[in-house]
Amino acid sequence: MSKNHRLREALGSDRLIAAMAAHNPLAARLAEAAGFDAIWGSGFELSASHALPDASILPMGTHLEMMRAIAARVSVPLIADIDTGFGNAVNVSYVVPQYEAAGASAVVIEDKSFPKDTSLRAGGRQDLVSIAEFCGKVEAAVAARIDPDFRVIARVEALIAGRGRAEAIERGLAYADAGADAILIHSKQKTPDEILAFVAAWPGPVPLVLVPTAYPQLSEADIAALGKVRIVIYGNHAIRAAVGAMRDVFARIRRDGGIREVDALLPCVDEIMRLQGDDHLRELESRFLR
Ligand code: SPV
Ligand code: MG
Repeated sequence: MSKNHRLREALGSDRLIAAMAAHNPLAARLAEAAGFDAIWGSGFELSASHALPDASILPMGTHLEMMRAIAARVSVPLIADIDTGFGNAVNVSYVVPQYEAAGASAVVIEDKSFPKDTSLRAGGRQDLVSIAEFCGKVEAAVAARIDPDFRVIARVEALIAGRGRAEAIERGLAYADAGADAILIHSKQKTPDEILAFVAAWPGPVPLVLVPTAYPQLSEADIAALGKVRIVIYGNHAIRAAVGAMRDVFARIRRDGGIREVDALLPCVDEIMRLQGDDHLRELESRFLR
């Protein structure tokens, strides 16, 4: 079964799958090895890995090529975060086939205006495009896909923008009507109340996707019990893990004046080589090098 088909089946099933953010293929492979069902091609993580804000600063090509590199190195589906679609509905028509050709199994496109500001930033600039304009973008994305199993997920930012539940529901329904295969509903409230109220009110023409970064109390069991959510995305835990680990190790080496103490604490070089696919290279060497 293709990755696209697997993701489509998961969205159409009654179970919850978990996607872990990745900003490079190594992180994606670690996520797959840990048992995640899918990879989230996070714009936030990739921007952060370039030490840049997640505010439409990175060029599309940088994100697209990272998605291609990730998809080539994992066997689970990749859900690509294409922000606002890098322009208007016409741009979306050109963007979506490129992400599909790069190996993504889905795109998530959000209803903010371009250039976007990152959703979880306190006091961020959260301007939304009109419902009509965004429906045009969703329709363009759906019309542009080549494989019918490729998923188009519309992301509602009405709660992030402080517009309230009624508008969030109105937007979600309009986007589902425009052909979105699922609705990602995002919230930055520190408790799950806002999201729980949205999920309870959601009439359910298509399934939901949650990103519980701001309300980590909500477990997968809690989300599965809601019945309407099919994907939980862990939006930035790879980059946060990397930052924490690097910062600690770098500080320790400065403190210790060398690497002797830290060496035993780190994954050994052989393990990194295994993650690089060294076994495959050796096999090729023994078969083909004369
Ligand atoms: C991302 O990971 O890039 C996201 C999720 O879009 S968030 O950063 O929470 O907006
Ligand atoms: Mg993003």
